[in-house]
Amino acid sequence: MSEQPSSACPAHVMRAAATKPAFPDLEGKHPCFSTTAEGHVKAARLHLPVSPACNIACAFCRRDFNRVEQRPGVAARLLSPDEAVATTERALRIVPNLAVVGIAGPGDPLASDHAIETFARINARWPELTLCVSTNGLMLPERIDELAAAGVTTLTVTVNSVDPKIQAVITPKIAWKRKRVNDEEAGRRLIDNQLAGIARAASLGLTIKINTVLIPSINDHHIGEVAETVAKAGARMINVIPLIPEHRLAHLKEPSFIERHKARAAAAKHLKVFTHCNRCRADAVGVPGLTDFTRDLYGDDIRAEPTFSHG
Ligand code: CLF
Ligand code: SF4
Repeated sequence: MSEQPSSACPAHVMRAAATKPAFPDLEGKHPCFSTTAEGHVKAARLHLPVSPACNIACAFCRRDFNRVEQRPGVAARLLSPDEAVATTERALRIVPNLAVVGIAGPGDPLASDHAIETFARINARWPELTLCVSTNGLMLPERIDELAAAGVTTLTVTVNSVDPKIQAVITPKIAWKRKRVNDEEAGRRLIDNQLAGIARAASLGLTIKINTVLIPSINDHHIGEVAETVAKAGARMINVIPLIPEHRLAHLKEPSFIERHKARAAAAKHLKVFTHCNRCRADAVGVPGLTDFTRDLYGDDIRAEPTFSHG
C-alpha cells in the first residue's frame, strides 16, 4: 500500500519522507520512528541485551560475546531481567533524553522469555517510556499479544525475503516446535509467521517497521516485493540495511551506493523508507549516530561502534 502516487520519482519520495513526520505521535520521541533529521536526534534509546539465544540461523550472522569485535551478533555483556531493570534506573539518571527502551538481541528477543519479562517490569515502573522490540518474527504470532500486554508499542521485524527459495539461502535452517526445519520449508515457515505476526501486531495498534538486510546477488532484486508484501500485512516503514559481509556470506561485497539507492527506491514505492539507521549494537545507549553513553552506563571502555543487530 503506497501513500505516494505511483508515478512519483522514488528519490523524491524518499526525500519527502525525510522531511515530513510519518508518525507524528513518535516524531522526536523515538529515534527510529522519527522521519525528520531534527526528530531523529531528539530522543535517546537504551538497548538492553537480555536475549542471548536465537531460533534461526542467518547465513550472515555469527553471534558472540566479546569486548573487542564490532560486528554482527556481538555484544559486550548479557543482562538478566533484574540487571536490565537496574540498568534502566541508572540510564534514566545518566542519559538526559532517554525516551525508548529497546530489546534487539544479541539473539532473538522472542527465543527466550527474558525480553517479555523485562518489558513488563519496566512498563510497570516507568510507563512513560516507549518500549520497542526487534525480532526475526518466527515466534511473533505466538507472542505478540504478550508483547503488547507488556507495553511494547513499536515493533521491528527483520524480513529479508518473502520468497521461500530466497529465504532458504539467507536462513537455511530454523528451530521450530523443538525440531530443526531446513531449506525452503524453513523459509516458508519463517515468512508465514512473520506476515501473520505483523498482521496481528497491526490489529493490536503497534507501529511496525521492517528491517531488510540488502544482500547483493541474493535478495537485491527482491526488495520491492518484500516492501509490497509487508505493507499489505500492516507494516508502516522499511529500513534497508546494507549487508556487513560475515560468516557464510563473508565472500560477498557490501552493497554499493548505487545498489543501496536502487533497493531503497524500489521499497519507497510501497512504504516509508527509514534513512537514519546506524546499525546499532544490541547494547547501544544514546541517540543512534550522535551520542554514546555506554562507558558512563557500564563503567568500562567499550564504545558502541555501529554494527549490526536486529535493530
Ligand atoms: Fe532499538 Fe531498533 Fe527499537 Fe530503534 S535501533 S530496537 S527500532 S530503538 Fe534504529 Fe539502531 Fe537502526 Fe535499529 S538506528 S539499528 S533501526
Ligand atoms: Fe538470529 Fe538475528 Fe543472527 Fe538471524 S541475524 S541468526 S535472527 S540473531
